[in-house]
Amino acid sequence: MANTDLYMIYHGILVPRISHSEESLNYHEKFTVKDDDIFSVTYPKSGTTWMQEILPLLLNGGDLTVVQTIPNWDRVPWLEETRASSILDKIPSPRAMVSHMPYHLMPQTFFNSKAKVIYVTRNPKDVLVSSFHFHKMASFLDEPGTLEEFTDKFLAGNVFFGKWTDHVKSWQNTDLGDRILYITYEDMLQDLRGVLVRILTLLGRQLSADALDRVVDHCTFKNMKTNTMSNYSLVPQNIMDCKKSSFLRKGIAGDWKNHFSPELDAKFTAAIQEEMNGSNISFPWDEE
Ligand code: PPS
Repeated sequence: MANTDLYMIYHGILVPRISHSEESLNYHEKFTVKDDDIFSVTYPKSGTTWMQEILPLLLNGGDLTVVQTIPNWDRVPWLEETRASSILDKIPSPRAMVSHMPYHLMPQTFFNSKAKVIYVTRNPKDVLVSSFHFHKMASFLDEPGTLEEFTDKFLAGNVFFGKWTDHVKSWQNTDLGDRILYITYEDMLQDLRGVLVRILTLLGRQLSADALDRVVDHCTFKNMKTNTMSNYSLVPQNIMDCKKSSFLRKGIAGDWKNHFSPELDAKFTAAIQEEMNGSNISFPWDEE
């Protein structure tokens, strides 16, 4: 059962009350999407904060000022969250936003627009581990229990933004054509520069080699971890307790191997496979 003190239920999915309200969800639904808007869409813990660092830099020619002076949640806001309405009117176009919404819950005007989307996917085993630690440090999410207990909730979609499989399937089956770019967190770890070039191509933009080098360097885990505008250290400890776990925790692929027992791995893999059956979607990590 969902803890309704902590979560609202929006079209069947849990959203944290701390950052969502009837008004914010209404604002999201009625939002007028512009043709030059850019969305980075993620299931939570898949690379949202990373994209909040990358997008402003790619849009402003690699000038670090914005990411060094404005917190990530205000420079690239979540469209569905409470802060969006006070920020989005003031952001110059092209506006970059993030969203954790599944495809069918995007605002109506999104579907008739030319807005671009970068959909970032991450190995769900690492998403689970990252989310497990996040639930321990964030007082606005419910206690995760043991990793095994948390896995049951995750697989049942009894976590914020529902089932990972539903989210991924919704965004892999769209009518967006070349308006959407699919990238993985693992691609970003392996070849960030290459991914940035793909994003620039989607956006029809260019950056000098020097500027690109600067962005790549600034967006490494090590450098983002010390950026107070991106590492959530501005959030009071009673809301996010960095002593329990850092927000920018490990930033690697495969940390699940340090957490999963063989039994948990078998159960998780079988459950995800069953949900993805018949979807024609495959990921590099499926073979691991
Ligand atoms: S949230 O709560 O949905 O906004 O979280 P999100 O930002 O999507 O995901 C957090 C995880 O992304 C990792 N992260 C990075 N990894 C590598 N390099 C960079 N630059 C980077 N920035 C964020 C962050 O550390 C979380 O993963 P874990 O595995 O917990 O470390």
